[in-house]
Amino acid sequence: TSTANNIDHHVFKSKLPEIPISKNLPLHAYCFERMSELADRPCLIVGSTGRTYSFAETRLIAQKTGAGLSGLGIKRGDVIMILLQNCAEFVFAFMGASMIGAVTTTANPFYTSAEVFKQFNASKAKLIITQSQYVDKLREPAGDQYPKLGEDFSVFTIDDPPENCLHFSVLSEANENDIPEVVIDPDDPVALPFSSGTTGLPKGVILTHKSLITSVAQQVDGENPNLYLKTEDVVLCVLPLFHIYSLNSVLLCSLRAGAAVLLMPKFEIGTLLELIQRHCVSVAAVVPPLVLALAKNPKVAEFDLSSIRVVLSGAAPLGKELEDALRSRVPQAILGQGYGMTEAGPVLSMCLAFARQPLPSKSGSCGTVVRNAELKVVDPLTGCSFGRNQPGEICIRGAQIMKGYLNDPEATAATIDVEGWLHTGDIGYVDDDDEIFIVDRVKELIKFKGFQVPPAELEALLVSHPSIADAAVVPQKDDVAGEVPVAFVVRSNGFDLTEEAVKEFIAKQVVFYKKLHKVFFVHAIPKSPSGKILRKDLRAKLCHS
Ligand code: 4UU
Repeated sequence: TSTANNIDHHVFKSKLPEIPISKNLPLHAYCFERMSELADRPCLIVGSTGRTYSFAETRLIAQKTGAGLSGLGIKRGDVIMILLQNCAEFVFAFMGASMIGAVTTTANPFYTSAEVFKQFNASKAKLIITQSQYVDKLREPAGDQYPKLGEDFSVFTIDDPPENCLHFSVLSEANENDIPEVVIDPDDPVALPFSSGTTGLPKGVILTHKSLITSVAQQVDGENPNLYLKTEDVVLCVLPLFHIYSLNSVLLCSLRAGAAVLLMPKFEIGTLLELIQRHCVSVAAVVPPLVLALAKNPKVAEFDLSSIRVVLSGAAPLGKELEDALRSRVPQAILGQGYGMTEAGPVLSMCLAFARQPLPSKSGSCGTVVRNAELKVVDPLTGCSFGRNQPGEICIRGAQIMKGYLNDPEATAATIDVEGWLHTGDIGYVDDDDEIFIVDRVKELIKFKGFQVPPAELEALLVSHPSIADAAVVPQKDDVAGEVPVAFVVRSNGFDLTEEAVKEFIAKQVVFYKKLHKVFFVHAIPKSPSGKILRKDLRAKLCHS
């Protein structure tokens, strides 16, 4: 009956053969499956102190943390929130939660109070694991709708706990033997990152044990892994673990492959270079702004970066000039891209030059679709799929994609169609060598240095201002950040409202990368007959101004 749909099916697959992927292990068991071989190998290296945790220690502390969480009443299906910069405790908490069938929602510690609590409430998290410096914003945020620290939820800090908080050791020093026997279904959620997807506000993305295992296996498993990580590798973990790119492609992939993870809480070029040199980092996962720093910062010349053999860039487009500039700094390294989207589990494609038996790859390409998955390029207007070299919306299908959005069947149905295809909102094409090139984005999403800026969130804040009648937020190209959010605003009473006032009104409510860079006052926001903001028209105005 579905022949009409299938006639034009040009489905693209990996050049690598399919591999068997576990359909029944829980994520932690899969990641630590090679424990007997790896027990004494370095697993986590804390950049700031040099403290190293072996694989055996890492799993043990995770088990203790799981027992500790369980002792507090956290059960299978319950959600905990991790609000941390990269640190070993992040890993212990995430894996410990997995071990008791609990789910981790990860949030940016730089979020404002309102941003944290929106995610906290939506995910119905039971507790928060954080650092003392972030606790103030968890106390009595404006409004009665918010839960109360110490009464409605508990807070654990990895450093000295402030009033009404507990130390993380209360969890991580529990008796591992107290960890309950839980039956975990492969379709149980384990991670709940938030993403705005193709439209609207941030939503909880349900990633299950099976989806994350599938994604990791697609990258690092098989005789010829697409992303070949060796046990001797030291993998740089400077990208934030609260974002799925680092959580999956850095942490989970390294655990599975037996490589060491070098944890850095934040990006600072001097510290980064020193740590790369000191720990002989061999694999660096980066985003384009970091490539820019590595390519252009004069300090780079003072350090020995010869240990780097792979640089993986993702989360935003990487320009060819930038790639070439980096190549001159690390001539020995293979440079390539991965293409991911939180909802896709996240990896859709990965550079085949990273494989154990590498294949050539072209500059500017985002790699080839991962194995055990199907990719197609569809005409956004008709839904028909295109052949090679014709740009259209990239769609992906496979066991790695999200189960759906949390409590949002409508948004889920708008993103994953009845045939199981996830629609990315990215425009790209597949060339004659199966390489994927992304050329545009049709979704609303703005990406500032790879961070998500959902326009709908800023628009909702803008129209809550008494002097704003209507507003639209769109991306503007930026040399450093890739894109920055700018607003078109319709004033509701006179002309008193200034650009500075609007910027400030937003700035105090959002994390730094969502701040507005410009405000244009207009008489009306262009909309389609159905009321949708005509974002293309607004973007076009920016090009001509
Ligand atoms: C052009 O950015 C991510 C995930 C990125 C990732 C993950 C694992 C990269 C490599 C890897 O190994 O997720 P989100 O949900 O924050 O943003 C998704 C969007 C995509 O839909 C696309 O528009 O970010 C953009 N994007 C890229 N754009 C992601 N990767 C790329 C890329 N080139 N390489």
